[in-house]
Amino acid sequence: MYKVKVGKKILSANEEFAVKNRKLLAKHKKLCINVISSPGSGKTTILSRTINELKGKLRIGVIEGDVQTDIDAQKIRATGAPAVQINTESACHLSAAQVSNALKDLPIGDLDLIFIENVGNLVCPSAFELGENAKIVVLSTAEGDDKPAKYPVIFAKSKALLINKTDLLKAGVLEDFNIKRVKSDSRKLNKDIAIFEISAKNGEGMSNWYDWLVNLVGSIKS
Ligand SMILES: Nc1nc2c(ncn2[C@@H]2O[C@H](COP(=O)(O)OP(=O)(O)OP(=O)(O)O)[C@@H](O)[C@H]2O)c(=O)[nH]1
Ligand SMILES: [Mg+2]
Ligand SMILES: [Zn+2]
Repeated sequence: MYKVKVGKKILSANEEFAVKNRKLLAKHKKLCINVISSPGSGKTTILSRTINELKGKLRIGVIEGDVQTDIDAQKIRATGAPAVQINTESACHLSAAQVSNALKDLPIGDLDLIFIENVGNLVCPSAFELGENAKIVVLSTAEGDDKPAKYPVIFAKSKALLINKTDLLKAGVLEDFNIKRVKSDSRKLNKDIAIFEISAKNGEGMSNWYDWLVNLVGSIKS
């Protein structure tokens, strides 16, 4: 006869690694942010610009998740920041076990902040905890203003929303993108979400995002 144990929460393999990552980051008092968006919204461009413009203020390392290639890790390394590339082969999200391995290859002690650039996908990365302190979601204007309504989970779970490629709105090539709708749909899902309107291409609107990041790093250290 089998005895069934009750009362003990059984963690999935992913959750176990997420707990391990969270403990490691807490021990070192490092902020870790999981960056999620669809392909091409501008994650790597945002991270590269952020690293360059916060030089001397924040020491940043990056874990890059992609199905194939180390193109994004190379772009991050070109800024002088350390980057570890994970290739998921066919998987469309990063797992906490992969992040656990990648953390071993980053000089954590020398960093203030670790970004994880997840695989470009608005759906399943939101279901896999990696041990991060916060998720952020990037939506670029060219993707359309209905994305918070159509992919609500990641907007509900994120601490911040970066609306990127606002230069395209100013160029007048996306008349039907209603930024007010994006903001109100996101706030309906998540009343506390911080929203930044940015262009990673020309740097417009990025200073509020930098202040927010510097504050968040400070809150982890204190
Ligand atoms: N016009 C404009 N183009 C941008 C902006 N940010 C990024 N791009 C361009 O958008 C394209 C994709 O940018 P990436 O930074 O590679 O996007 P990503 O989200 O990292 O893409 P994946 O890693 O493939 O998911 C590149 O050609 C960038 O130059 C922006 O603010 N405005
Ligand atoms: Mg990228
Ligand atoms: Zn997936």
